[in-house]
Formats: sequence, C-alpha cells, structure tokens
Amino acid sequence: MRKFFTILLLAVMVASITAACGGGDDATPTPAALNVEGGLPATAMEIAAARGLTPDDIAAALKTYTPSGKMDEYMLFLSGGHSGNVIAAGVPSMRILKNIAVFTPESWQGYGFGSKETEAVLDAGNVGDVKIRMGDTHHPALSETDGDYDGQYLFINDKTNARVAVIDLRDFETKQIVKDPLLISAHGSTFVTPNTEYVVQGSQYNTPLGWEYAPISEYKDKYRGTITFWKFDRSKGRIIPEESFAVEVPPYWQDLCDAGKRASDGWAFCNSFNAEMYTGGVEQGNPPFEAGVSQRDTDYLHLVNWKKAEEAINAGKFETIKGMKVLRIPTAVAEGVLYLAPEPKSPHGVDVSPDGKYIVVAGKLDPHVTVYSIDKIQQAIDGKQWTLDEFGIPILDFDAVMMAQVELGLGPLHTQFDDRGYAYTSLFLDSAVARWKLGGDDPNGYVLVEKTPVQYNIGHIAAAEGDTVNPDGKYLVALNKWAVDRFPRVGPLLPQNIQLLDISGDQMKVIYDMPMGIGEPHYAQMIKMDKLSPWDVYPEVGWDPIAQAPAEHATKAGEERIIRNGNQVEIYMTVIRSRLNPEHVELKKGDHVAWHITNLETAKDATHGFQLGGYNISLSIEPGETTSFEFEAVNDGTFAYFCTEFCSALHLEMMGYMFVEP
Ligand code: RUQ
Ligand code: CUA
Repeated sequence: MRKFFTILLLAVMVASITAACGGGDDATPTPAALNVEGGLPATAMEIAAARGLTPDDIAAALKTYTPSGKMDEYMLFLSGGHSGNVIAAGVPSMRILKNIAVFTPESWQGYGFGSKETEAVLDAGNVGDVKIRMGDTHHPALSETDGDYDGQYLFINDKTNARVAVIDLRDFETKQIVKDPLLISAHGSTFVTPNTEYVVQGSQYNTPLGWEYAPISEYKDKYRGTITFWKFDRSKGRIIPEESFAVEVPPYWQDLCDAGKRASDGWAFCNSFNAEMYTGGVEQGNPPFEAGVSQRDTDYLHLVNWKKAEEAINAGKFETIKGMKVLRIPTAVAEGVLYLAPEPKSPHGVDVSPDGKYIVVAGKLDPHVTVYSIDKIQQAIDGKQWTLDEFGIPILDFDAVMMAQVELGLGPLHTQFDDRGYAYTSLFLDSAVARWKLGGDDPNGYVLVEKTPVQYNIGHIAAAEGDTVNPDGKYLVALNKWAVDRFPRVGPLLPQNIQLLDISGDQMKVIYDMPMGIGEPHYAQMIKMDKLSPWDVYPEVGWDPIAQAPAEHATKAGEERIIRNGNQVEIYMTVIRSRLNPEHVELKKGDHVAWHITNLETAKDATHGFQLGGYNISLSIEPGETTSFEFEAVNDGTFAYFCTEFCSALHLEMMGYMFVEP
C-alpha cells in the first residue's frame, strides 16, 4: 500500500516536472516566478522545479527523507579512522546519531577528561610508560550469534598501536581496550568468529615479536607477524587476554582477515602483500616499498584453522612470549593449523560468502576477484597438494583451490553480499561499485552484472548485514576516500564522502551523499535497528557504566558530604535539575581530592555535564550514573564548577564554587 502511494506520488511529481521543464507550452518556471505570497514555492512540484531536481533526485529524496520523530531502519557503525572513534548513523536518513569515543579522549562524553573509569580504560591501552591518546580505527565488528549480528557488542581496532576495543551496545560506550604485547601495529582487525568466540586480528608491518630492536638486515630471521585470536567472554563483556592466543606467521605483511562461517566455520583467512619480504630503504638508493613489495606475481592467502589452534593451545603446545600464548610456525604446521594459498599480487580484501563456501579475494593491483572454495581447500589439504615456503608452511596448489576469477575493473578492494546471490565489490581506481553473480560450484556462473559510479575513490563498502550468514540487500554504503567537488569548500582538509546506494532494484542507484567531517571512515557495518535494545537510563541510580554494576561511590540524596582526612579530601556529590550538591567545596593548596558525582535523575535524556575550569575536568553524567575523578589541588584560587548540558531553565544556576586556600 505504502509502496503504491510512493509510486503514485512519484508519477505525479515526475509528470508535473516534465511538464514544467518544457514538456508543455509554458517555459520553465523560474524561482522568482514561483515566489508567491510568503516568498517560497508552495507545492511539491513547484519546489522540485524551482530546485532543478530530476526524477532520480526526487526518488532519492523520497527514499531517504525521514520525517521528524520517524526512526531509521538500520544503524550504521562507521570507524572514524585516525580520529580514533566510531560513528553511529541512521540508514536511510544518514543522520549521525552518536560519535562514540574509543581511543581518543572526547570531552562531550566526559571520556578521558578526568573520569577515573574512562581514564582506566584508556590507560589499559598505554604502551610502556607512554600514555596513548590517539588511534586509527579501521574495522568495526558487531558481535554475532550463529553468524548473525546479535546487537550486543561492537569491536574496533586501532591499527597504529595494535589494540582492540570493546563497546557495549547497551549504552554505546567503550568498556575495554587491550594492547597486543607482540605487535606495535596491526591492520587486519576486528573480525569475529560466528559465535564471537574470538576477535580475529592480523598483523601488517612486521617487526620482531614484542617489537624488540633488530636491524632491518635481520628481517627474514627475526621479523614476524601473527594472527591473534582475542578470546571474548560475553557474560563479562570483556576480552580475556590470558585466554587469547596468537599464531606466528612469516613477515609477509598480512592485510585484511575474515572469519569463516557455516561451511568454513573454524577457519580464519588473511591476505598478505609482501611475499617478497622486501625491506625498503629508498634513502640508500633502494627501490621504494611501493615498487619492492609488488615485484612478484603472487602473494599468499593465510588459512588458519583456529579450532585446531585452540586444541593445540589447550594441549600446552605454545610458547609464552611477552605474556601471550604463541603457536610457533613449526607447531602450527605440524598441527594442521596454518596453510597458504597463492593469490594474484598485492591483493586487498578477503571476504567470506554468506554460506561460508567461498572466499573472495579482491585483486587491488589485479582487475579480478579470485574466488576460493573451502571444499577445494579441504580436498587439497587432504590430498597434500602443496609445496612448502621457506618457513616450511604448505602452499596449496592454486589451481586446486581456486573456483573462479571474475574481471571486475580497476582496483577491486572489498566485497559484500546481498540476499539475491549477488556480491558487491568496491573498485578503487574505477570509483565504482561492481555487482556480480556468485556462481556457486559452477565456475562459469561468476559474472559481472553492472557497475555504478561513486564519487570518488571508494574504499570499503557496507551492505545491510552484508557480511553475515543472512544479508538483507536493500542498502549499500560506499566509503569514498575523496570528496573533491561534492561539497562547499572548507579549506584544504576536506570531508570524505559516504554515499548510500539503493541496491534493491535491477540497477543500483546512489541516493544520498553524506560528508563525513569528523573522521575518515574505513569500514562500517549496518545492522537492523530492531536488533539493538540500548538502555534509556542506567538500571539503577548510582551505576558504574564501565563495570556495568552498582558504583562503589554511589551517593544517595541526603548523603552528600565532604570528608577531610589530613590532606586527603573526599567529596560525595549529587546532581539533579537544577542543582549540584554541595555548592561550596573548601580545599587547601596541595590537597589530594577524590570527587564522586551521582546523577539522581531517572528520566530519559536527563544528562548533566560537569566541568571544572583550570583543572582539565569534563564529565558527562547520564541518568543514574556515578563517576569519579581525582586531582591534586595545585592551583590555589577561587574556581567555578557547573553543569554543561543545557538541562533546564535554571541550568545556568546549576553551579558551585571551589575555593583552594593558598
Ligand atoms: S583496509 S587501509 Cu580496511 Cu581497505 Cu584498512
Ligand atoms: Cu544540568 Cu545543566
């Protein structure tokens, strides 16, 4: 019914625009001609004509416009790239709903500006004595049950420092950051196994394990990569480093990974792009990395049987390096954990089909995608159809494991899937999305169907639930790397252009352009909105959101107090519209202050902020939340603290004074 009305409305609008645009006797109406009383065109047709909208524009507008109060059908989680965050947006409206602070402090959310709980999350990601407060987020991964998004958790990696973070989707906040003790940086993360047993992470720019010093001349001997399996405990909502393990791999510069599912459950797949083991040195007259790592015709897809790896770890066949259990290469080979398969030179993305039977490797420097079959891989392993690489790892025979190659165009990078048997691959150099048919076990069934241009230089794509066992089709988001001329000028640093495509019909159509001015999204995942059930307020007043449990320093109304013990001062404060209690805090210079604030509100959206000028303190205290901060009263004087959310008519009165006596 609704569809009928949409079509009817479209037909009416298109007909009238055709008429208005010269189909009839009248000349095209100018905006001035349409400026009736009130100064603006009145009807939909007049607006479309005045704005010069084509029928395609109107269709796009109708598909994406989301009236006030109406909810989006999907939630899109985009990595923020080197802004170190994750961005949640609605689809199809493409409205940004939340910037989730992860690796980078963010004062609006009170993340990393004094709050002890969030500082502890960030500090867990420090490297040695260096406080790390930046990151480069690449690949968000929603938690899965039986290979389908379950809406409980979101994982995200930091490429620069080889870290993984856990975001709890009950409150869309970061709960944990873990630092890989073996790798200083890592790219191929995060990807989850079908029941979120593990979060998979592949390395990239290899170093000696634990990034110990070793000259580049010792590259082949000492430098190594890993495929790391971070154990996730769903009941605790935490990665458990002690139960995690790594599989050692050669210094081939691993790239993206994906976890097997259904037919390939138990496997993980990671690409690589420096089988040359080239070590660079352009300043010494060597060819640059870009030339050196692209000399050979093939690189290696890494095939890791994580179920067998888990058995070997449980049987104690590991070495502990820097606190991480490591399956060394010879053990991994002996246990049937690690294999390689040749792939055309310097590929990029690897993506497993919804049924888990096919593994799609995108060529990057090769115009094809190469499709491998898990059945063929198994047969090649059983039949020992391999040669060995110089580390003793079996390289499976390419012709034995390859199912098909499809020529798509220039720069294929990443692949997603829909519910109609199509695969979609981004073409970086063509600036296009290719739609192609998955042919199953018929090598001739793999065919390019169409290509749709995007602006410009597309990286990842994300289709609705497009990397699960049950893709939805409908929408696909193109994460483009350049915007060039798409938006008003904002100086030399431009936003990226995220484009929404309607993939439900016979022809893909771009229906929305979204400038992303707060980061450089790499990958995104799109989940059906009704799978998410976040809290409106915390379950009880006095809640610690990091522990997801009642807070130690929760303060009830009437129990506000300031306790002094020598120069140790403890403050128990409450906030509720429209007062902070206490309103006077008397300190002496040199005091050590521990300050706890509980938001007594139980009403949805009744968040209070708290900032203390001169002390770098910024908190966001959501309804029911208790948070704490500590500081040394090093600056004497008279200070104001106050609420930062415009929460009521008396918000400006929501303040207090802190006196620090010299
Ligand atoms: S990959 S450069 Cu996701 Cu295309 Cu990180
Ligand atoms: Cu609370 Cu303003």
